[in-house]
Amino acid sequence: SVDVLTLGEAMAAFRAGGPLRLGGQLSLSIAGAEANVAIGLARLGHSARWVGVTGADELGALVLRTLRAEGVDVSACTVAPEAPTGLIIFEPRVADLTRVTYYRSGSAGSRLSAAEAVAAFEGGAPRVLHVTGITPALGDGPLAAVTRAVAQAKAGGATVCLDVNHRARLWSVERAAATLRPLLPSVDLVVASEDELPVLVDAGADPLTTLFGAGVGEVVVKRGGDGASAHTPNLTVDRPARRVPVVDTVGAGDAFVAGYLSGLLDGLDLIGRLDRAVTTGAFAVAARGDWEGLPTRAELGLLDAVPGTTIR
Ligand code: KDG
Repeated sequence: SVDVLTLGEAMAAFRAGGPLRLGGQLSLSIAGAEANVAIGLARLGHSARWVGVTGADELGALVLRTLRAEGVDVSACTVAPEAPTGLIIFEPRVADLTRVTYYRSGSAGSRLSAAEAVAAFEGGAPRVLHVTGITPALGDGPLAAVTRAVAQAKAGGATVCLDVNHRARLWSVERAAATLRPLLPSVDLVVASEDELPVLVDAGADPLTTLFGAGVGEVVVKRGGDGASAHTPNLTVDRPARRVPVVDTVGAGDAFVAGYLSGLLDGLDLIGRLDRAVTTGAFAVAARGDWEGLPTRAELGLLDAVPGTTIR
């Protein structure tokens, strides 16, 4: 069995150099929150399986080839012959603000179903199952896949991690709340940015009391450049963000999760997990692309080098 299992939609990703309406060059890669996390973990030496559906097209081949090249297990993925691989376009606008456009409705990735979730567990339960709020937003099949995977992971004794990853382009806070809150009794670790907490917690209620009361064991709250906090019922630790030149913040949350889960798999304590999370998050912010700049294990210490260091 693998260290980490994750499932979702991966898309072909175009990154523009400037405003789309001006035309110009796009670079082609892949994106998708769960795939980003799988790549981040594989770079750190953990075994990671990503499960999803791709189209029988060249962009689907790009998705699978990229994940394979990064050492991610794609053996449980399926191909939908009659639906295209989805597309996402990133358009940098001002400083660290990027506009995202999706071309993913009816995509192969949204054909994900409980059948893939069942196949994903072949070889036994993983140590960690990672799911995000993006997948259930894609339709009934993807929601069934997440529900099934969470139940199966729980039954197999895996640690279940949920990243809220609210995407307002895909669904409302109300629908996300109604869908994600019922999963909480089976979730061990919740990751959310501060502004996503209303998806899981009613206005006016205390987030930590509510989430621990629902059965969650660990809550990690991200505040972007202002750092992050990790909480268990009897311990809270805070970490500032690591200062790096901001090139592209898209994917930072996924990199953060990869670092956090890596720390968990390595048996690090709360502060050690959070340290690794802010470090991998910083690597993502400092490089163009969702996952391209993520560190290998040997590179984790690079941010401690004095500025201007050349590695020889
Ligand atoms: O977390 C980065 C993601 O936003 C990106 O890779 C695309 O998964 C994505 C989504 O659905 O927005």
